[in-house]
Amino acid sequence: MSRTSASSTKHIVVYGEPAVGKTCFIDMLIHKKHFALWIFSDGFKTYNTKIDGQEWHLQLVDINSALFREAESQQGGLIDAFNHYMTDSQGFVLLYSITDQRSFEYITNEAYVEIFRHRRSANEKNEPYPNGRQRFAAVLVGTKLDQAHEAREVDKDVAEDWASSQGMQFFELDTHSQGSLEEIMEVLAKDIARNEKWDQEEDNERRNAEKAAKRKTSRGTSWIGNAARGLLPKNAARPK
Ligand SMILES: Nc1nc2c(ncn2[C@@H]2O[C@H](COP(=O)(O)OP(=O)(O)O)[C@@H](O)[C@H]2O)c(=O)[nH]1
Ligand SMILES: [Mg+2]
Repeated sequence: MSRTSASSTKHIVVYGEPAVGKTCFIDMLIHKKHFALWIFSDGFKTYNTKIDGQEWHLQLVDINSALFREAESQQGGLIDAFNHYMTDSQGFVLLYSITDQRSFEYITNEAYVEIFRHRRSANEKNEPYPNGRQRFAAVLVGTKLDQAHEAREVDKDVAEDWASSQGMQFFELDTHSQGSLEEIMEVLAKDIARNEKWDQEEDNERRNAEKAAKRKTSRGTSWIGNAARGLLPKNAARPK
């Protein structure tokens, strides 16, 4: 998987309980019409877009929480693929249905924690991430907005408050229409770019701190070496 800022091919997991509209979400975004069939072995579906002059190839994969739980209890097979996407994907669409309170609770109580649990604690050079885990972009999306009038179970304000408490954007939509799907992808792409910028800045700070520490050490060694060889004037103060 691409993890560098040079590449604009990124991986996005659409994650949620069964029947919340994951398949419809991906198919409406990519094919502009909804189907209701998706098989994990289909692999990625790619959404290509251009944002502020940059090309993005967002590869979407659907993770069904029920399949995930089942795979975890069975070991091997699918679980390796699921773990891989949870660990290395750059973005997540956290999907629930506004007509199903349980699907919202799954996202807020379990799915989000599950993602954190999977994220790496150190980079490729085995250096720990300063805030404990590798960053990821995420948006909270409530589906089936067209059924809000007769069947809403999840309060919009409650969902919005939770999303903002986690620093993510929140949308409600109907996955049978295109609505804000493209805007959601744009939010994710920008969050991914921002995360990579922060990662890069932290990396630079780390390198600078290492260089400064090396300079300090080599100055110390050289003073000791010079003192030992009698090359320093008498009473020369040791540098701080
Ligand atoms: N009314 C309505 N039905 C939806 C919406 N999104 C999905 N569905 C329906 O919900 C069912 C499950 O959708 P699907 O995309 O297969 O869910 P998945 O299991 O999360 O992939 C299907 O019958 C869809 O047509 C929506 O926004 N509005
Ligand atoms: Mg599906």
